[in-house]
Amino acid sequence: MDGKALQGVRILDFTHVQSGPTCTQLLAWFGADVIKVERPGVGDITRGQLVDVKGADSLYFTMLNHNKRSITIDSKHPQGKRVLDELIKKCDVLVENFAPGALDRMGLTWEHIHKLNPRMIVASVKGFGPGPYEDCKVYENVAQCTGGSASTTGFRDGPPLVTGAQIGDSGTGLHLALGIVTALYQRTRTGRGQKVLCAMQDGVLNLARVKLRDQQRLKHGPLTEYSQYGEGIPFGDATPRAGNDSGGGQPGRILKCKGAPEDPNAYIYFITQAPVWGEICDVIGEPGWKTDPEFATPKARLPKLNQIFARIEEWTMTKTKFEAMEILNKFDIPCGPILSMKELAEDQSLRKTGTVVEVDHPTRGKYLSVGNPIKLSDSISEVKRSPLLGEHTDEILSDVLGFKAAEIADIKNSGALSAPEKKEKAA
Ligand code: CAO
Repeated sequence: MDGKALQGVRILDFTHVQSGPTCTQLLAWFGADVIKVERPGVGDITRGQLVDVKGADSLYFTMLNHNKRSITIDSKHPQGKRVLDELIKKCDVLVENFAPGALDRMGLTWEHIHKLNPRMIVASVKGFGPGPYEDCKVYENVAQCTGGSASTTGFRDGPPLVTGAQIGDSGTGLHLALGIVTALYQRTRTGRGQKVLCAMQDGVLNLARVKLRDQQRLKHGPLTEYSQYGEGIPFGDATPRAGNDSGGGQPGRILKCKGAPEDPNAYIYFITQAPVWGEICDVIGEPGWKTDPEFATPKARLPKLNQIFARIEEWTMTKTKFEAMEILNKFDIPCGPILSMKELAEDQSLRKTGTVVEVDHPTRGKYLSVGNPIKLSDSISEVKRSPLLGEHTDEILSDVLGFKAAEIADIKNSGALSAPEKKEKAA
């Protein structure tokens, strides 16, 4: 192993909540030195949100901020600004996901940053790109709704739905991480930094790309792989919600297994992939469907998907989801059990690969986290606990910025690194 892929890259991490922290956590896992700047006294707001262990940083925070160092700086204090300017000179990338305009209001305009460090890459997550909504604050579900995911998720006869996967926040963080390493690569040729912008709406739309495909297909006729086609329900002028129908040309559904519906996760996703249609017919006990012209071809099957999946479900209901998975996999029939978070947390193979890791934390003790899902064969990736608020303030001031003890004391005394003292209430 040749060390860590991003060793030597230093990130000035101004992110908070989820979208930005996901991005910088990925970079930290790959070995970047991520210095998280937090507001004195408070820190990233998620430290105190959804608290499960009193007095400890929340899982919301710890699971999004591994491998980082924390420094507290009041970015609006003159001495705080001075420290930030010094950090800008020493870092390669500044990452932020403040509300639109907040970075400028701190005085950290692109011009200011670029003057201090022309090599600096300034990477931002915003809710929207330039346009009518560019000034809006945005959270996960807003992005899911405005990026085309919600209108295409759920059942046709129900309201739009948001998904549990955080495609607006974590999805955009992933996009931003790619933008950053791409800009770092370009910098090796040009020597110049640049701005990287990922709008959450754009990130979600990118992930919902197949639904924009379907929008255009609608002009040329019904979407034949959607259940509503087989049900004879006409299509409107926008991509409809398709329940659990498979998004591709290989029809699929979620089917009950033994134990459903009492067990809310006793289900399997079953895909009637055309090349294994014969095997599917044999497994479910309908060998006649292999040659019956009503069922033998994918085209003939499309209007009958409800009937076909009802018959397959008769079979899956006689098996647990794991039994069904084992049988179907012998025939290369694509399928997957619906795994609960409990099952994933207990899954030993995910523990072995480091996708689920146990982390020790000084104030909360041991907890589970999702490790780095991206595996590099020649780069070490380890998961280290998240920092306590301001845990590395002193070492960053001395080791990274080279400040002497007296200088550090001056900055501290100025109040730039600590929360303003609460005034005593008048008696
Ligand atoms: N010292 C001093 N002030 C600080 C500071 C520091 N270290 N860190 C932050 N602040 C200040 C900011 O300067 C800002 O002040 P102004 O409003 O005076 O400019 C203030 O804290 C609040 O920042 P904010 O507006 O970004 O935070 P918010 O909680 O009101 O909004 C959010 C949160 C997420 C809606 C908003 O940041 C946003 O829209 N971000 C972009 C989109 C995004 O990433 N959304 C996903 C969030 S994850 O679900």
